[in-house]
Amino acid sequence: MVFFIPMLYRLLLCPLCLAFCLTACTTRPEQALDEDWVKEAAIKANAVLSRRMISWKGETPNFDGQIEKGEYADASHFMWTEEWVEAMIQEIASQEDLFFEGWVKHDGEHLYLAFDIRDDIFYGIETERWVSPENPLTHVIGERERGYPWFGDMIEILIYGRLLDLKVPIDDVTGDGRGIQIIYNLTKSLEGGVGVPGMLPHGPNRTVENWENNKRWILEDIIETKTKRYDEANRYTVELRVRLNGGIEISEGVYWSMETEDTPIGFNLSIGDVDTQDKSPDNSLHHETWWAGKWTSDDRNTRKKFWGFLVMTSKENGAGRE
Ligand SMILES: [Ca+2]
Ligand SMILES: [Ca+2]
Repeated sequence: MVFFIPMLYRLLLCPLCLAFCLTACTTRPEQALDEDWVKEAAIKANAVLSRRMISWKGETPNFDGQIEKGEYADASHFMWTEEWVEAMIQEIASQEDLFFEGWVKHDGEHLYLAFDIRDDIFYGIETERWVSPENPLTHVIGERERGYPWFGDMIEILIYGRLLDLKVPIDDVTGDGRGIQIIYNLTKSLEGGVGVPGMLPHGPNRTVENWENNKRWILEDIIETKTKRYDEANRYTVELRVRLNGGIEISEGVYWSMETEDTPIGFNLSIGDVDTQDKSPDNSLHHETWWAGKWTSDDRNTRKKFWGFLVMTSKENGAGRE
């Protein structure tokens, strides 16, 4: 009888374990968005469930600014479509005017984003570095209350790692797990100054806390970028990575890792385009197109940010492999 009990346990438990494992192993990451409490949190946080991407576990890319064949074959792909929301008056007229595609994945240490951007005129490279007469200090770098870091050909990245934890709308970001909004610019950066591509703290008129957190992310390499320009082809490529540990905070002081279950986080992207001054009659950007929308003109007071979802998963993208 003593021998039969363990055997009986094994007979009973192993099929249960197998069934559990099969369920866990075959759960698709986007199913994390189907739960009722996630849907309720999305409404509370101004997040759009229909805008979603999966950050699969993939191979570590060669972080050099170039996008080589197959380098992102195991990533999720995105591209500009008419679903992106244009915040400027000028509509995108053609693929020559502005077009882009991109990829997202992680390797267990960093979240990687790669962009391939077609832009017919590189601001500050093929044009004068013209600025709005209202702000001649547009290109001041490293001062919180002056300078427009977003002015130029740029990418704006928003991450709200604690969306499901806090379940509140974000208006003014704090630059940490409660809400990151940070700028990549093709022709200026905090670390390289005017003329060197890279990251800049968002501004002006953001809080001291946000400024310091953005600066810390850049100086401590929590966020890093590499750029490759193809002037003849009117094209540039950018690889951007965010360190998971210290970057993707899902509850206070807790960062997403390979041991964490599938976790939807708030995510949004904007691609900005400045060309010659005649293409910006209002002296602002020529284009600013958003993946998950932007606060609307009738919400200028609260400026609640819109979010889509990026589902962080330790699973690999079987479908994307070559
Ligand atoms: Ca590369
Ligand atoms: Ca441009």
